[in-house]
Amino acid sequence: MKLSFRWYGEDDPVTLEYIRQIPGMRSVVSAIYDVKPGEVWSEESLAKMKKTVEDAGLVFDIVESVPVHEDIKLGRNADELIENYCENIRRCAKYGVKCITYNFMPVFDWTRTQLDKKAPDGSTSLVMYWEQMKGLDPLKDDIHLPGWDSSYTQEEVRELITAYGKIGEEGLWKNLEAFLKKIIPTAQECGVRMAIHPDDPPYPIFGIPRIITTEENIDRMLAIVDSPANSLCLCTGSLGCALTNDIVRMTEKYAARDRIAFMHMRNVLVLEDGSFEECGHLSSGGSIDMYEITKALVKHGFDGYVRPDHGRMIWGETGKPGYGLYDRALGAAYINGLFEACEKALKD
Ligand code: DNO
Repeated sequence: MKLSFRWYGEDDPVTLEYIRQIPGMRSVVSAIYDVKPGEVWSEESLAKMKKTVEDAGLVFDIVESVPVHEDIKLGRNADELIENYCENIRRCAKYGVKCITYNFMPVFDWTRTQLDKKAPDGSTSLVMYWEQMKGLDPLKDDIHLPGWDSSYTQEEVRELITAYGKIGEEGLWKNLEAFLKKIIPTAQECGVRMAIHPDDPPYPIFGIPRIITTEENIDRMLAIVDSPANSLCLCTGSLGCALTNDIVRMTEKYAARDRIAFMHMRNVLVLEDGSFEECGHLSSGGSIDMYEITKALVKHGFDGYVRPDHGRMIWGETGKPGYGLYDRALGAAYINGLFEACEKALKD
């Protein structure tokens, strides 16, 4: 496996120098952040990113994310936007990128109700409590859930939600299919693996369709273009918010078929009413068995990218929720330990 760490560019309070000091760290996961979804990334920006990362002694070969414009997901005049997306794949490949992560979630990326829930040990983390979601209706109320893209006006959000309501799940599938059939051949030609991130959490929120949610739906998605270039970013924490998802089995199945390009490894504690709290990476802290997941990866010779996903805020650190240095670095150390133990056990 190739250990990696997400970095939000020059404005990230976590420096590349610190990232490099994490044992076993190899790749930096980043993106060009000053370009709107749907537009093409400049070669200068990519060249600069590559040089900055390499000068810090790390590798820039994985991108998260090239965002998918809403009009692609809605199938509205999408041709030029998809062509731009393909051009971004080509440009990334030219600068050494081997894997690109993206998602197909309508309107919003991840959904949480609070970003700084204090645990008994004093650490804080991201949570989603149904209690706090109750009664919210984005078509009626002005909703600003933490972490949501604030570049949309409430009017725009309403228009988008209504449009997604009209196309429904099958409409979204149709648009995903058209998108994949165009981008995957391009990715294949350039030697890039596209890694779709599951919906987080993996069920509809506010009645907006979400489709990358279950094993059955992931099977359907992977079958649209049956190629390792059409792969998964298997996010244990996102899929794991639904206890009906058997993450160990899914890891085993998709690793065996070489359809996992990227692993996001983190743990969540799912509560009785289906709410969830992000917790430390350790298996014993949450609902996910990180050891069994690693074992399944190692068993199938997984050589893709892995990154410790969201960490808690600990030791007084402040910064981007989920993306501080300390707890993610602890996560990386834990992941290193799991892999070493599983690899050695396999050789015995
Ligand atoms: C959350 C991340 C997601 C992910 C995108 C991929 O912290 O895991 O935002 O980067 O969904 O497109």
